[in-house]
Amino acid sequence: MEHEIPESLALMLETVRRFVKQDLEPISKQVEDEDRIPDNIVQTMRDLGLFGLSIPEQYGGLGIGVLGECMVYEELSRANACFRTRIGTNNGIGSQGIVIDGTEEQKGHYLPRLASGEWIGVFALTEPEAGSDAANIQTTAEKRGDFWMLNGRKHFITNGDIADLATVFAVTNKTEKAKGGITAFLVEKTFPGFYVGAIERKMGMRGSHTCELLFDDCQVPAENVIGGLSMVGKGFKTAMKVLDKGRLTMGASALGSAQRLLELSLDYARQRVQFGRPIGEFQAIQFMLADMATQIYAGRRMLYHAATLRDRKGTAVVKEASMVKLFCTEMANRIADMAVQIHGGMGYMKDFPVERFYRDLRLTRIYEGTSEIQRLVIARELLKGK
Ligand code: COS
Repeated sequence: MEHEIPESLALMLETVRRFVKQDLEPISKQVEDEDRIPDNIVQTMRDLGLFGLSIPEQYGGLGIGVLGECMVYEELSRANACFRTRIGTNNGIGSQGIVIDGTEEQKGHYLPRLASGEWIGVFALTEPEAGSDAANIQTTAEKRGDFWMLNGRKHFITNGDIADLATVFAVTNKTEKAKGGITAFLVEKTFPGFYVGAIERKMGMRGSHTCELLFDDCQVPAENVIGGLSMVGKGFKTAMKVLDKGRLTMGASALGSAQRLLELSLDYARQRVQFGRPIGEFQAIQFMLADMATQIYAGRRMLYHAATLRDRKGTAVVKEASMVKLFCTEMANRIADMAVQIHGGMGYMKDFPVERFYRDLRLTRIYEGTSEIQRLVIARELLKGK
């Protein structure tokens, strides 16, 4: 299957490439050191429409499709992974619950705010006792008149510290759990009982924060159940559908960083002289470069194929999405390791971006579903005959 790039997307990619080269690459180290993205950069992201890439045009987004979104993420992830993460929740896990299962009123009310970047949307599923075992969440929601009362604690919530709207998953029937007892709620930061906890200290991904979100008798209006009354108890499936799409875009982000690491390694192999010759003339280095390029080629074909399939079908591509996330993130981590090796001592130094990519990429094998969960999903689909 060939992927076709419409002219509008080609133009968008050209603009993003220029933005990455001129504005993002030069400040990538500054962002790492200061652990924050400058406001003017966030404003340019808004102006370019990047917060609404995946949100349908009728709700103020660009609606460029999953393939287009993946291509944009590849470009942004060449500079510093946190740039993609900043817009990633609005386009992905922080908005897709509404896009996929929301009511018309919810779409009309929330999506334009998320698409413009005026509001930041986040996804609150993970809890201290429920990571891979997402069905084991303990946060509860009890119906009290016209409100649901939420109580519980979420952690590792990307963009949680700047969230305006959270898609929160809570147990509404303790015996049913994933089979009809989990409900998805749209919780605004101004709702009474919504608290932002401490920012977590991480190995990498500086410039992108994760934190706890706490719900203490948090009052959520009844109409804020994603999909309305008929969707009470069906939130686990909403979460799974949102994650399916996220797994493709995660693959794209890892791929973009891997591509940059290959380019940095090629530059270094050409100019670094040892034993009287550029190290690129040594077979040991050439083999690593060849392996890097080959794996990137395989990952990119796989990603574009699965993303095109999803755009054409308009529905989830469960097995393929997990395959893309598994392959591209594992591959990018191998490439980061080879890039450090090619750069030798310089690859271990903070003055060089390779070290940062190495740390940042480590997370891609964990978040939005670990590599082990991807294998589990793939195997289950295979055994179902899909
Ligand atoms: N799309 C739609 N529905 C899905 C689905 C999908 N991709 N995956 C599962 N479901 C449905 C199942 O069909 C089942 O519905 P029925 O009761 O009608 O049969 C229901 O959801 C429960 O599914 P299942 O029995 O498979 O649930 P498990 O508890 O076994 O969990 C995994 C499944 C492990 C796949 C799930 O917990 C998971 O994805 N975990 C990782 C979570 C994650 O990625 N966290 C990252 C942090 S959030 S950014």
